[in-house]
Amino acid sequence: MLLASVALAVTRHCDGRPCIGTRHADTLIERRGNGVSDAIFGRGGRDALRAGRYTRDTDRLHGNRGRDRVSVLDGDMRDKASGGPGRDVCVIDDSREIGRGCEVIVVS
Ligand SMILES: [Ca+2]
Ligand SMILES: [Ca+2]
Ligand SMILES: [Ca+2]
Repeated sequence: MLLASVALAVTRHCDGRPCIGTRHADTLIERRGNGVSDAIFGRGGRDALRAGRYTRDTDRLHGNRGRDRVSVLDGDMRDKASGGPGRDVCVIDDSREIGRGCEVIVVS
């Protein structure tokens, strides 16, 4: 089937923990609701991991391989953003949320 070979960029709301992407470029968004702690893994590809909408949770985000953008900017300081291999951008509330492999750190 022709479509099977096309690398599609997928935006997906996580529906479980852990929430795991594909080897392609994924946009993975945390589950709905405050106080819901997520664990999100981008795997390969240029991923965007977002846990910025809901607060009062402990979200752990891992970009894994590829150049990723990992955001735990949600108003609390309980999360952890890890880029892994590749040049990754981590967007955080506070320096204590910096995990491994964040080449560019944005603190807001
Ligand atoms: Ca969450
Ligand atoms: Ca990475
Ligand atoms: Ca946070």
